[in-house]
Amino acid sequence: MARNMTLLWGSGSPPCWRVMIALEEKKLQGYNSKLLSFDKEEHKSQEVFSINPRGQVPSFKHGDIIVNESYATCFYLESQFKSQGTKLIPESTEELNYFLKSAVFVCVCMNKILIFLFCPAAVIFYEYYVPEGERLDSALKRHKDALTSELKLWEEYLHNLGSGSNLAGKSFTLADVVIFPTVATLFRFGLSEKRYPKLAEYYALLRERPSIKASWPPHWLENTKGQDTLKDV
Ligand SMILES: N[C@@H](CCC(=O)N[C@@H](CS)C(=O)NCC(=O)O)C(=O)O
Repeated sequence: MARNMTLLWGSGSPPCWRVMIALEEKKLQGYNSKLLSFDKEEHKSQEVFSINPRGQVPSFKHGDIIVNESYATCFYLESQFKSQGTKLIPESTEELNYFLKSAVFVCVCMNKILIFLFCPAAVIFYEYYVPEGERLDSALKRHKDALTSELKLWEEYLHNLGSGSNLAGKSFTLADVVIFPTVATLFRFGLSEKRYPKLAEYYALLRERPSIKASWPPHWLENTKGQDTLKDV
């Protein structure tokens, strides 16, 4: 069934990783998987443009159906393969309520984090995107402060959930699929486990999950040492 599915992806890309976790959870191993190199600009190849006119990954195709945006791809997989693998959207009213609450939290978080963390000129890629002569310590500090405020909210959210919990309660759901790659990226870039103990606990719990282990970014496996960009956030 997965043989008519194609995923073009890049190592370490949170949007790609969440789609890969969803594919694992839905027992769709065996799809056509093509790892592209950002360094070689392979995401700007004709192969990608023919699926995704933005020239971005993930680029995903199932038969004739193209679903590129990673949240949409995850929802698509869950809705097409509802009864296969892990049920990523709970059915009972109580669990569904928790899920919806956490899903909204995740969407708000992801919007904030994209701005504070990944946008050109934001924290992780500041030096990459902002030319040397245009860098300002005050701008970087402002981005870092905003990121700290946001992460404190995450810490509080996880604290209120209690130890050993997934984001929407006891079940692993789409909310975890979506947010985990970003949490892992934060720690890869040096976020302090001491300063964010709840986030670190959540990270440690989920990183052992088979779907997550199976889709761990290959270049992170090759080079286990990350960077310290976020050490003082
Ligand atoms: N909203 C998209 C974002 C995809 C995205 O930004 N992909 C990045 C890799 S993490 C990319 O391909 N960047 C290259 C570019 O934009 O040229 C999604 O969630 O699928």
